[in-house]
Amino acid sequence: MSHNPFHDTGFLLGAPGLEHLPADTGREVAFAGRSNVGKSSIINALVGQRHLVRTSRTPGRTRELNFFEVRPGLRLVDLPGYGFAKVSLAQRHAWGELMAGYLAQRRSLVGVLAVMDIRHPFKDSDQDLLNLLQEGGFRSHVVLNKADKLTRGEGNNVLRQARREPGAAGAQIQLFSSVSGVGVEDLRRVVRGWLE
Ligand SMILES: Nc1nc2c(ncn2[C@@H]2O[C@H](COP(=O)(O)OP(=O)(O)OP(=O)(O)O)[C@@H](O)[C@H]2O)c(=O)[nH]1
Ligand SMILES: [Mg+2]
Repeated sequence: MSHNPFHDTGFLLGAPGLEHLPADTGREVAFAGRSNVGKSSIINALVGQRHLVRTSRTPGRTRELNFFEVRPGLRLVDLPGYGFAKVSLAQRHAWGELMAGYLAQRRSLVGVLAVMDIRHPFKDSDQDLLNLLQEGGFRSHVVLNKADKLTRGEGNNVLRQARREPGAAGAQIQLFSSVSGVGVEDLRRVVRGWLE
């Protein structure tokens, strides 16, 4: 069994707004993506704890920026999902402000995982996120989640197409499944490299 460097990760705090963020020291890696693509499930798979982060069938589960501490000074951040149709315009606006503010001010943020559902990747809202990350000069890595929903051949086809997406230029892209465990070791390597 390989050693999982994220095993001791624990919940730090949930921040409803920018004034509630933990101290901006050390390093952190954030998970962003549309609602319901599996951001929270991916963090659970990454750390190897089933119930560290609350997941839900209902989109819009994660409303705050949730911070998890891998070790003192090293954090994972579960960001609220975007692109959820039932959210009001005002809420969508608030989300945009929160995200833009977080990305603009957060000095300890070293990279962002752009999580997508492999069955519906690269929606306009995903392109918006990738553009924001590119403009901000952040390292990004695209995670095509729920790969268990496709055959291996279908999954590899989506991966090939994804590599030709202009919005993904420069970003690495991988398949993932928090159900089957596909891609967990690859993702651990990426996140560990960023936090080092
Ligand atoms: N089949 C399959 N289902 C998954 C996978 N990952 C997550 N899910 C399911 O997708 C749903 C949403 O998962 P969450 O992890 O809560 O998604 P989220 O992106 O955190 O959602 P928000 O917090 O609403 O933004 C849940 O029903 C999960 O069980 C996966 O790899 N495969
Ligand atoms: Mg969530």
